[in-house]
Amino acid sequence: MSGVGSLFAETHEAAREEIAPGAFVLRGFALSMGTAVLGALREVTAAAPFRNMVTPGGYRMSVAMTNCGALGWVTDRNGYRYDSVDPESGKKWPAMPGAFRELAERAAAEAGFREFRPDACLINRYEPEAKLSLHQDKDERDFTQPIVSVSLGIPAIFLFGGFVRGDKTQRVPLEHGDVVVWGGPARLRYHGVMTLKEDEHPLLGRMRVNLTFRTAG
Ligand code: MD3
Ligand code: FE
Repeated sequence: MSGVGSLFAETHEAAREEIAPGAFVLRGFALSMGTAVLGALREVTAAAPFRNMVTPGGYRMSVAMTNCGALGWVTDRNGYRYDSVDPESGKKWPAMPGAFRELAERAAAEAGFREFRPDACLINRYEPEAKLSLHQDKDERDFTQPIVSVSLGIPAIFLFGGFVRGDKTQRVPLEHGDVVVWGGPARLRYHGVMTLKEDEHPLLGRMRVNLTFRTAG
């Protein structure tokens, strides 16, 4: 291959790292859309503010959450579910912004999922000391559809496990702008986020925000 062509191919290749079968890390993929995504995030969270939900076991989650799109993930004393209505306001969740949908669909395509049409976007907000315990995402109907996650703000260490809770985990550092596509054989693996360290991001301050796009219904 000629000089410029091979340089491009290498750059492109380096940007997509398969950390396990079906799990693709796209470093910095969200940066090109950064301001559109952050603007849309502000609009969504003004309409549906972050809140700390309660688990079925009665624990208040350290991660604050909200949603946009046709369906939103909620937890309370009755269990986990997807619901079209925000229980705090009694209104539908805000629509999924075009910039969100485009980012998620482009990232999925980059990982080989060309038909990804997310109907739910769960938005997680972590402040230093917040964490997310190991869990599986299995409240969605169709596990052939991937999940796309977008990391914004201060860095975190993501824990990527196996198919049973006790399996060994690998640590994946995720920074502002990184996008991960979890599909195929990675879709039902256990995962979580380690306790966030104190830090500050120039655009988001002392927080990490993660967008997870799903086809839930
Ligand atoms: C691996 N969120 O909201 S995103 C979640 O950073 C969640 O806020 C984390 O886990 C966060 O459920 C991690 C990455 C992620 C999402 C779904 C997965 C990784 C996954 C599904 C299967 C395997
Ligand atoms: Fe999850």
